[in-house]
Amino acid sequence: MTAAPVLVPILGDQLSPGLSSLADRSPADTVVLMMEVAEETGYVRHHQAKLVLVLSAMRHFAAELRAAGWTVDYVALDDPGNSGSFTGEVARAVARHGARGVQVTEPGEWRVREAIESWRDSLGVRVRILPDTRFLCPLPDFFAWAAGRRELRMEYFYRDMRRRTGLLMEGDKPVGGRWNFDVENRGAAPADLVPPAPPAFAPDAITREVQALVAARFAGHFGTAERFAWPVTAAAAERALDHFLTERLPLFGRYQDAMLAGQDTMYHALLAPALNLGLLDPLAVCRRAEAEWRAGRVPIEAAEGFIRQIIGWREYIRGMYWLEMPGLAAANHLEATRPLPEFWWTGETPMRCLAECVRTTRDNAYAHHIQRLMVLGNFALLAGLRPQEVADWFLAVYADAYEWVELPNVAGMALHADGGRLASKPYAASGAYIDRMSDYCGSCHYKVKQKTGPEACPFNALYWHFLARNEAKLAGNARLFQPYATWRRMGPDKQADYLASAEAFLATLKPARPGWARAAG
Ligand code: FAD
Ligand code: DLZ
Ligand code: SF4
Repeated sequence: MTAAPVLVPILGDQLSPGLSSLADRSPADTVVLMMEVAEETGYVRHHQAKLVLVLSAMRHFAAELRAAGWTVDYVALDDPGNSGSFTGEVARAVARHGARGVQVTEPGEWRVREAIESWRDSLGVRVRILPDTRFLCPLPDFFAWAAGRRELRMEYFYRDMRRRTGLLMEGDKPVGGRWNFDVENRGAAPADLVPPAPPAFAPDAITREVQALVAARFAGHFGTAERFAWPVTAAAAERALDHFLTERLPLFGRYQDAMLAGQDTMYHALLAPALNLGLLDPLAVCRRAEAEWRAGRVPIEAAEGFIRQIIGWREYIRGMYWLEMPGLAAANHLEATRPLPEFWWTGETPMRCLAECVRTTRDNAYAHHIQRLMVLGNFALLAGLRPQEVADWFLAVYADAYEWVELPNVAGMALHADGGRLASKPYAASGAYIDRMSDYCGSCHYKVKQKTGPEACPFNALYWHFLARNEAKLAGNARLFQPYATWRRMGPDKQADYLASAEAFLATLKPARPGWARAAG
C-alpha cells in the first residue's frame, strides 16, 4: 500500500461483501477495520450464544475478506491496548495506518450513530457515512412515505414494497388477486405434529475458540455458549435457507401462529440471526421464496406470508425505529411501572406457557414470533411491566436482537408504549387465545377456562385488569369497542372479582434482582 489509505470500519452486523462502504473502494488503498469491543459486548448482558454468534461470524468474515484480497486490521477482545469502544479503536487505527479518511456504512442503532457522528469532530480526517443499502427501503423514502400520514400501517407500506420489488406481482396487481393471505395463516397445530428438526451447524475451530472465550469471560450471562448451532458464514446461512425453503416454507404459513410445547421452532425460518448480521440478502431470500411458489412447490399463503415478514414487517420496523428515535427508547404511553419478574430469567413459574417460552429462549437464544408477542409480550402488557426493562430483556436474550428491530417490536407492537403509532390496538389477549393456539394449557398448573380465583389462568383476570386500568387511554379506540362494552355489561361484582383476582396474582410476582440485563451499578 503506497498512498495513505482510507479506513473502512465494518461493524459486527455489517458482514456483507456488498456493503456500501466497500462498494467504491479497492484493496489497494483501503484498510478494513473490524473491532471486538467491550462497549458492544457489554451494552446489555447478551445471551452467551449471541456473543458466540456475533464474534464468530465477525472472525469468519474477516478471514473471507482477507482471502478476497482486502487488508483487514482485526482487533480482538483480548488484544492488549484494546480501548473498548468503536470510537477509541477507530482513532487508534487512523493513527496506526496514517489514514486519510474514514468511510463507514451507517450503523443499525441510534447509540452507535451518535458515536459515529462525533468522529467528524474528533478524528481530524474526513468521515463519510453511507446509507445501508442492504435494506430495501432507503430511510428517506420511508420518511417520505410516513410524512403527512395520520396512520402508519404496515399493510399499506407493504403494498408499496411489493410494487417496488415486483415480488409476487402480475404487472401492477398482486398475484392471486389479494395482497395478504393472513387469514389462511392462523391454524392451530395438532398435538402430534412433528416439525422438521432445525439444521445444526457444528462449530468449527474458530467458533470453538470463541465459545471458550465467551464461556470464560461472560460466564454469568444468560444461557450457555456450549449449545451453539447457528450459521456463522454466508455459505452456512445459504444452507439454512435451502433447508427452510424445502422443509419448512410449505407449512410456514399454515402454522405461523401455532405453539407446541417442546417444538421450539415449528415451521419458522430461523433466518433472522443471519439476515440481521448481513450473511443473507433479504431481497435474494424473498426471490428464492417466490421461485418456490412459482414452481408450484409451496402454497401462496406460505410464500406471501413469509415475504410479507421480510419486505413488509422487517423494513417497516426499521423505518419506524429511525422515525421514532430517540423518543421510542423512553416511551411509556400506558405508564407501566411494574419491575420485570424474576421468572423471566429463571423460567420458574407455574404458568406453563411462560415457563416454556423462557426455557426455549435460554436454551436456543430463540423463541418464535407468537411466543415473543402473544405469550411474553402479552404478559408484559397485561401485567404492566416497565417497557424499558422489557426492552432490555428482549435485547439481551435473542440471537437476532439489535435495537433497531427489537425496540419497535417491544415498545410498539407488544407494549403499546408508543401510544399506537405502530399498531392500531394493543395485542392483548386472555388465556383463551393461548389455549386455542397452543397445547400449553393442558398441562398447566392453572385452569384456562376458570376466570378468577387462585386456580384460574392469570391471563384471564389480567386481561380485564389491563382494560380497566387503561380505560381513559384506550376506551376511545374503535377496535376495543367490543371488549369495553363487555366489561361495562359485567356489573360491579364481577368486575371487582376480576380486579381482585388480578391484584392477588400481581402481588405474587417477585422482581428480578438488578444486573441480569445490564451490569448493576
Ligand atoms: P420467521 O417467523 O420465520 O419470519 C421470517 C423473517 O421475517 C424473520 O427472520 C425476520 O427477518 C422477519 N420478521 C418477521 N417478523 C418480524 C418483525 N415483527 N420485525 C422484524 N422482522 C420480522 N426480530 C428480530 O430480528 N430481532 C429482534 O430482536 C426481535 N425482537 C422481537 C420482539 C418482540 C416482542 C416481537 C413481538 C418480535 C420480535 N422480532 C424480532 C420479530 C420476530 O419475532 C423475529 O424476527 C422472528 O421470531 C425471528 O425468527 P425467524 O427467523 O424464525 O422468523
Ligand atoms: C452485538 C455485537 C456484539 C456483542 N459485539 C460486537 C463487537 O464486539 N464488535 C462489533 O463490531 N459489533 C458487535 N456487535 C454488533 C454491534 O452492536 C452492532 O453492529 C451495532 O450495535 C450497530 O447496530
Ligand atoms: Fe398459560 Fe394460562 Fe394456559 Fe397456563 S392456563 S399455559 S398460564 S394461558
